[in-house]
Amino acid sequence: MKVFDLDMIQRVYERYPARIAAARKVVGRPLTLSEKILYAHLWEGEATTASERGKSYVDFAPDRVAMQDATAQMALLQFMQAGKKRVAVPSTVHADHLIQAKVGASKDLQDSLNQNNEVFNFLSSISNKYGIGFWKPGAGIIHQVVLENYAFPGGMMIGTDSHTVNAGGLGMVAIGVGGADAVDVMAGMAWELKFPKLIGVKLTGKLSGWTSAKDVILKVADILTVKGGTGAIVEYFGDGALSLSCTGKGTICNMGAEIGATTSTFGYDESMRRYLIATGRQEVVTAADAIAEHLTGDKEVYAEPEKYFDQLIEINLSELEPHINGPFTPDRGTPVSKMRAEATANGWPMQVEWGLIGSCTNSSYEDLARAASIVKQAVAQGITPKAEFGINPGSEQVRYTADRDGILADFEKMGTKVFTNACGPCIGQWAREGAEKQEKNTIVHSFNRNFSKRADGNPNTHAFVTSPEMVAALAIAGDLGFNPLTDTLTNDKGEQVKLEAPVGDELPTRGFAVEDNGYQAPAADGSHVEIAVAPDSQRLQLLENFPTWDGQNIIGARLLIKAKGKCTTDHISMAGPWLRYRGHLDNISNNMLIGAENAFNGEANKVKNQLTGEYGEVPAVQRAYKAAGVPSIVVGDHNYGEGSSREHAAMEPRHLGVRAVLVKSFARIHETNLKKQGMLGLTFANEADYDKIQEDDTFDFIDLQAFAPDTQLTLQINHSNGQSEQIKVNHTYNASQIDWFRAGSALNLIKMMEA
Ligand code: MIC
Ligand code: SF4
Repeated sequence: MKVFDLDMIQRVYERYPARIAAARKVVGRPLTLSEKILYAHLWEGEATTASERGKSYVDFAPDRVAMQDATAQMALLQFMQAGKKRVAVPSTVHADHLIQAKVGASKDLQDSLNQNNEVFNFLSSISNKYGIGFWKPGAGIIHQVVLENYAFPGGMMIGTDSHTVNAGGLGMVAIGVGGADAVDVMAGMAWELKFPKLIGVKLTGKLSGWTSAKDVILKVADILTVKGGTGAIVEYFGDGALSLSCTGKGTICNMGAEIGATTSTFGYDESMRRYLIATGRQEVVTAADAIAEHLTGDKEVYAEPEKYFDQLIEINLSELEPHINGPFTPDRGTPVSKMRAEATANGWPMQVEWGLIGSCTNSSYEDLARAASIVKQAVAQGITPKAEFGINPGSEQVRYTADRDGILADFEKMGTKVFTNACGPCIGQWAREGAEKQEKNTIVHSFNRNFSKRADGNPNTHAFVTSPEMVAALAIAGDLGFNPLTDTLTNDKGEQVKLEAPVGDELPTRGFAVEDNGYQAPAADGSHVEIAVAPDSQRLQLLENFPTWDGQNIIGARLLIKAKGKCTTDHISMAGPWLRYRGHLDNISNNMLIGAENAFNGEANKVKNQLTGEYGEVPAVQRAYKAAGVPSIVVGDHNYGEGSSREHAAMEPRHLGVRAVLVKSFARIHETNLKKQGMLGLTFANEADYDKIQEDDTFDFIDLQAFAPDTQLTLQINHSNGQSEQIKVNHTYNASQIDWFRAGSALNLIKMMEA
């Protein structure tokens, strides 16, 4: 097969030396890899000034764009309005999120095609029209397919999914964004990002035994927490980094999304060469080798990292223990040896009911091979697995090859369900039998996120994140406290047997193979392709412009909800059953904030309608405000909007008439999404002011008319007892972002410019 977009990759490499030279001049010291990639992708071309990390807004020119089905609908509905004939950079759409896991791949895939036909047709034809490559349902999970086909060392891409960062495993700077950002790049405009801070992670030693690449990021997540990476690129280096496989590096970068990092990356090395060659991209290796020195950090940087990174972490892989993170949050890390005690102390159900292997994080050939080696031992030794087992291979290429090599047969001998090459249970597309009973239970999986209700909709499912091989061991043992390094299992003869450490080929020794990879190339000239959206469709809805700002201060806004604690994008715009409305803004708005906890009554989806005094569901109450022409605001806690890139979490409140979201802190992508959609995303200047917000308050933004960069806004809170107080709120809008607010959205502004 031909390498995709090789000419583009070669052009990027051709300009690298001059751009790095220019960057060296302005920065005036040795460069990290992250800086090299960023400076090599400036919109202006060669650097003329040094950017200030964590401060400067910089315009970049990413090399490509990736979108998945659940976010592409909204991204492309917006792109349709931008008035362009064709995308300006190579772009792809991947159908992976909308496919349910129920009985097994062939039936599930067919059911999904039947159910989502309208959406898949829309995505396929709109891709065809605008020159976008389309990966059909069953082709695989976006990030595995991107790693196998498109990622290249030193490249920069954006994608409408938070785990776009997975491509850091092949040495890219790959960043998750909302659809409106993707529209900018596809429309041939600059893409703006605050120049990130840099966190260095020095890896020493070497993995062995039960420890895997997953444990590196589980450990990093434990250290940095879900917001510790915010605004930063995590750059991994050191001898330990060189010893990791390319897909293992992908796993580590993938879960960088879980610490809020802008992205993560590794320098170009042998593991990447091996992977590129195994996936048919010798030409990329040849091109990269010619500029290899620019595709990793400078020696001086890695020799004295404390001088060059804003924060430094060191992990010795030889000492690292396998980890199990959870429940309910990916940063609660427990080494396997401590799990029994931790689970007992916290009352987590010890019996493991399901083991799931898959997701974009851990669905490579190596992942399946290593997990299969555990399963094989159990079968050979006569151990009956205690929990049920399911796997989602990452791509058709991985599935086909694993099938050929007998890996899938090993799983099937143990009764494993092989689901479609898709996200499946990872995004709540899991028809788990009995989940509706909401029983307290434990599952273990190799995914990246384990927020409440995420996999099966049951708030009492305790989901734990670990490596595929540990998932296999824990599912076989059916025991969360099982430590395969020390414990034994009883086989069918009543003997005690110990599982040997996992083994598995990094890459298939006989090479990858595939019959039909599921790719559909776009028409050379798509101008004749018609995009039909039925006016009565429940799944797709053409977008209307959001109203422009009337230039007035916002007075008398009501409190829609004061959310308490964790409020991820899953709480703001739930996935699972709601994925079906991702292309229909009005319908999906009925899930707005239904998962958020109301700080005043501790309940979800129950807020006071200030106009009637009655309690109602969040979307219904907001629709009542909208109908009455009453503005409203949402108040939230720390790291508001953590998790997904889904811009629905910003578009729904915008569509339903919420004017501002005021929180203690934001997750990066969500904050940008709010800005792009013409909302006010604000933070408390003094976090303790969160406590001042009462249920019956009204709010006046008294100096919004003077909205300007680097200037606080004043919010007057009017309490129901007649007293008022003023607080200061911060924002991070620069001048052009304020223009988005004025225009009603960034897209409105593009349209105005086109007209
Ligand atoms: C996720 O893992 O939460 C998703 C589903 O892939 C999202 C994107 C989405 O909501 O469609 C993400 O991570 O960005
Ligand atoms: Fe799909 Fe899960 Fe990866 Fe999101 S995290 S892209 S839902 S596999």
